[in-house]
Amino acid sequence: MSDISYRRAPAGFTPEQRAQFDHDGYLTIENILSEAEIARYLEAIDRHIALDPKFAPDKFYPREHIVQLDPVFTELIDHPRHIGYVYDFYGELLKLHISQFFVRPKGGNHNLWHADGARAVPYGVFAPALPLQVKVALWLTDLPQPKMGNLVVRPGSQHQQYFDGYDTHESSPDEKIICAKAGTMTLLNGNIWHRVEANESDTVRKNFFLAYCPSWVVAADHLRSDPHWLATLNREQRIIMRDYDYAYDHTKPPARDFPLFLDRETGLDHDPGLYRDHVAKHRRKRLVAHEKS
Ligand SMILES: O=C(O)CCC(=O)C(=O)O
Repeated sequence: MSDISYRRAPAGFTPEQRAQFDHDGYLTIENILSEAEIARYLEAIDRHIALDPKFAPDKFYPREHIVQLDPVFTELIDHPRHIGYVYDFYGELLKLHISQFFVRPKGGNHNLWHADGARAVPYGVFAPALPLQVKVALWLTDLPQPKMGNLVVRPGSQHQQYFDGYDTHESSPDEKIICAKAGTMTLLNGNIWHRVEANESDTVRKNFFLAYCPSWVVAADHLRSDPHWLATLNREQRIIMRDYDYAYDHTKPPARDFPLFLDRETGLDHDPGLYRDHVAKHRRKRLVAHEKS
């Protein structure tokens, strides 16, 4: 019997939320962060930009692999307010793909229309139904109207591999400008076409992006993490970072990394009734959320 205390998977999509996410390619949940959490995250961002001589207040400032930068950001790796949603997609092979904070002042550089991930042969060619990347956006400043550096999406465009507006800033008749209040979380299918509005306001947009993927997709902002930092992580955080010496472990993680989470409903470390007893836990397929419904 193992003496490791495993955690049950935190809550993820309700059936209604999942239907909306699958239809629109994104889902917005308001008031997920408290005022105190927003203030704490902004304080940490401001502390780090003040330390960076490359920071310029009139320029877009992206910072990557932030989970390793500060304990306030480290907690985002497996935070129960969002990790259950991405576990619903990637289950026992969940991995953190990228962690970022963005600072978007008036006049800063802003992104052209694109979808995330591979361009020459997009993820959707291999995985037409499910995203190989899901992005969690946490909005830390109020963006009540357009022209505030808002994220702009084309709802339902996640299955479309060509779009005439690609690599332009042109607005599209079917676009939706996300006017989020601070404290809102937006979950995005990485295949959705999106761009960023110019910021013509005096509000400096600040937010986090955390993207997740299956363990066998290469991470976007690092190849390895600092071993001293990895040693400070809890078990689930360490697994989700997927820092392996042997490359094939990304595809077939070692036995010690199972279960990542116990089943949310049954509390079991396996799906019962599918294998004979001799099959080791780390060699068994585990069902992801939509396969159970
Ligand atoms: O900053 C944003 O709202 C979106 C950034 C973006 O397009 C990206 O990171 O792929």
